[in-house]
Amino acid sequence: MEQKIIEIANSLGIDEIGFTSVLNYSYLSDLLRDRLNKGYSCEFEEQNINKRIDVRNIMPNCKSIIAIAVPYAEGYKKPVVKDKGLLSVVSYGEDYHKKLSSILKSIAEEIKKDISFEYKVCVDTSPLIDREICKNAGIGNYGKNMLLINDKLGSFINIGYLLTDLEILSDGVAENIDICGECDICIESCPNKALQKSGGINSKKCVSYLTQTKDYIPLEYRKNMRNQIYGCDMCQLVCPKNRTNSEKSADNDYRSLVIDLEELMKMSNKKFLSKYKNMSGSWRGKNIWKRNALIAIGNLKLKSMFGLVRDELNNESDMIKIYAAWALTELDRSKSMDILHNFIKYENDKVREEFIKLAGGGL
Ligand code: B12
Repeated sequence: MEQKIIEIANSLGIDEIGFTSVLNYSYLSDLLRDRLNKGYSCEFEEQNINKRIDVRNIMPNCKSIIAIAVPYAEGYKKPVVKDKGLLSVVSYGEDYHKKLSSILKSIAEEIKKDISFEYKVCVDTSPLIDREICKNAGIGNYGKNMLLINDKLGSFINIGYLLTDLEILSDGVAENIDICGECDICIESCPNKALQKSGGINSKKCVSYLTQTKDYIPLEYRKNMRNQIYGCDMCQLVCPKNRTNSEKSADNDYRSLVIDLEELMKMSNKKFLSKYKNMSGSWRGKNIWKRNALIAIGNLKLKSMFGLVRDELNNESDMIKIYAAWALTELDRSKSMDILHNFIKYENDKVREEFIKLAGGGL
């Protein structure tokens, strides 16, 4: 049956496919608890550990899992841009959740032509730990950047799997293999030092997280967000394991990942949806991109946008006002102090507090 499934996947253009019958992940409980205790987890992952550690919580009759990996950054070189924003390359093209789900569904429907079975598609959508499941299915091993790295494709891979009630036997839990040796380049290059030398990642410092959260972004993390509008690729771009992948020539046109900041600042919600809704990076909506654009304008010191940013102090969203104020202080500190002084009397306590913080005391 495994051979038949591999042939079906290959016929659909999928070369990296594997199987695991490991359903219980309670061996990760201590790691997950430790992460919670240290405050390293974030709102994008299930906080209830019990829901994460058994596949049968999602599909009670699950017996085995079919996992796949699909490369997404072939031929990608990060563009050098001085006055634009950037999306992470994982956001290129059609939303990978949709793309992989549809491939997995096609694989399942093909298998069903021969065998009747039940399945559930998971691509970044379940509380389960995708990487560990795919690691057990032989898709790859962890790098120090915490990514699952495939021998042939590197780490720029989307991963997903089918929970099934098929009887496919596999080896047990795959042991962790050290594939990085002495190399620490990702840890050293991580902008906010989110990757830990002892292993693990403090999500709250990861630039990818910061570009997605709706929570307040501490002042000291903003500079290192540079001009990222969604996600961060740093720990993968520097990784030697990705060299083969990035040297391949490709027809991909990655220009859609470069964002015109002025256009984004002025964009209506309707235009935003029509332009970006099929990209995975747009899932948090326009205002989060706009906040990140304000941070990018401040970091890139785009003084010509001072007026545009100042107008955002009239925005109805407190969040936008707060980041516009920050960007103004980065563009022209003394001019911005006069402006914040004029605006502060009309603001609520939350915004006032932020303006005062930016002024370093009284305004
Ligand atoms: C929450 C989340 C985030 C958070 C937290 C990331 C994190 N590392 O935990 C944020 C927003 C920061 C994030 C960022 C990114 N994410 Co994300 N994310 C998730 C999500 C939803 C849950 C992750 C999770 O459960 N973390 C908890 C830890 C315990 O699980 P884990 O990260 O898989 O950890 C394993 C190993 O890394 C290692 N490990 C973890 N901690 C420690 C500590 C020690 C001491 C040791 C030795 C090992 C170790 O063992 C763990 C257990 O097997 C998954 C989808 C899913 N349901 O799994 C996607 C997922 C992990 N993300 C993915 C991607 C693509 C990204 C980004 C590259 C996006 C981008 N370009 O900006 C970055 C990469 C950041 C990074 N270096 O990890 C892919 C990863 C694909 C791959 N090749 O590995 C996933 C699997 C989604 C998918 N199905 O494609 N993400």
